[in-house]
Amino acid sequence: MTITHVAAVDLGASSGRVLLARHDSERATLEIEEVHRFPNGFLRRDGHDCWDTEDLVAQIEQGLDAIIARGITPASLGVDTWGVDYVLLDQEGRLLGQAVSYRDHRTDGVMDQVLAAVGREELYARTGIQFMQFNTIFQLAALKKENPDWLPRVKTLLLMPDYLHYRLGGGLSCEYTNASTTQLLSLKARDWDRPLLRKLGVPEQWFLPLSQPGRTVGEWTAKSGERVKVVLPATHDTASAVVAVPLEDEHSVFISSGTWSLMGLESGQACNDPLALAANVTNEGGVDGSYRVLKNIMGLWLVQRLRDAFPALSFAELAAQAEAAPPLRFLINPNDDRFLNPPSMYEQIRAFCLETGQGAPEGPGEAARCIFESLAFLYRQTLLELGAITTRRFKRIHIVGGGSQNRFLNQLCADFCALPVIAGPVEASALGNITAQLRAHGALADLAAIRSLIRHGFASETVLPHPDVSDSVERHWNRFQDLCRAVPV
Ligand code: LFR
Repeated sequence: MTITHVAAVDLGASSGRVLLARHDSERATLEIEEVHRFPNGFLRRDGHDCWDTEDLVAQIEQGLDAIIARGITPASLGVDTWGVDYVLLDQEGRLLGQAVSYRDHRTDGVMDQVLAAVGREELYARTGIQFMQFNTIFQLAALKKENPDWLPRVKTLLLMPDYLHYRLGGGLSCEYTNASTTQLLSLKARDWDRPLLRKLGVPEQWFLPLSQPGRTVGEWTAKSGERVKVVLPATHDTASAVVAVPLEDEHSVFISSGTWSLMGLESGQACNDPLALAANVTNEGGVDGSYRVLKNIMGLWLVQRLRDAFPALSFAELAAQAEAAPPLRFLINPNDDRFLNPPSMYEQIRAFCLETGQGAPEGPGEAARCIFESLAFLYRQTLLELGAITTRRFKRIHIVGGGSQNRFLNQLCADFCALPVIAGPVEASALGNITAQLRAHGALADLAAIRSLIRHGFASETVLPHPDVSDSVERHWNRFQDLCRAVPV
């Protein structure tokens, strides 16, 4: 038999999808189909922004049951989600508390307290993970303060995708690529940093042994009784997306573009020297012993939340209005913490521009243009930092994920970075999830085979930089850097 079906659940902060993939090893083709899509977002519970885990499980099962109802029983299923978020299970395996979202304000100010106790250099040397106030390490410090009485009641900590696997009948597991986002792993040992956990006063026994992608962790049972293996993909969505970037060589940079823009490169070596620390570059764990050397850039979250102020406009209409607005009038530092989860993104952007003496963008087009141009400048800054840290010379930028459909931003990226942009595949994280499962079934040999299949089977578009815009970009580049220096990235 040359046909293998697998199901992938790809959960993002704003939507989730269940996809069915059909691989034909004789013809070397892969077809994917979105079977079910559902909205995701947070709910206010116990004073916090939380994920609705019950709804997520129900939606996932609805999608999986729809596949079974077609008469197809996939060889396996696997879930990938965003990183850092977790749930706690009590002694009976029940949820203790809520699945609090990383954007919840409970971690405001907590990072500085933890760093004062552990030491910034020390923590970076041990973990190689960038400092972001929502990393699991800081969420746990916030939890300890708010619910100290829970500590003895907790048996296990499960990261989001591991919890969903567990709820789908997959047993208890902890997948490595996502665990690396917690900032609790030893960069060298690629395992829980137990001395660090002791220092933080977080019980070591909460943390399960790490599993690599490809492992079978259990079985899901459909309503109709069919059984489907649960096989771990790279459960961190960004790790899965990077699997699916058709990277050519070390001169390629990727941007995984969605709610976040994750910009970086794949490397066999971690970069956690003082230069990397100064740039706050991360070294998340990838497949096959690789590292994702990258930076989190606030990404299309800014536009998603801008739309709250202009609900009548679609994403495409907003991008069209941005394109029609005058260029390079307003700039922000997209990575300023004030944009993480403000009550109004539009007002927050206007406030930033006013405070930095630029006046304020009026209306959706000007505000959206400000976001896109600022993102493209931050891409340029990150490109320079990555080049300095790794001494690599970059020749092209791959943009993958849903955000790669944004032609305006792709063009700005090419123009501001003065490099060709190769846009696509759009479904990168789902494809990474799917191909990791296919590899576990022996249908694909290795990462090279995966990338070759994706390069040949999925559309991409090359966008070249406009030669005539470089002068005006250069003039505003210093202005952008000054804005970022005023508020550190
Ligand atoms: C992207 C992502 C990023 C991670 C952020 C928060 O969806 O997984 O890689 O830093 O979400 O978990």
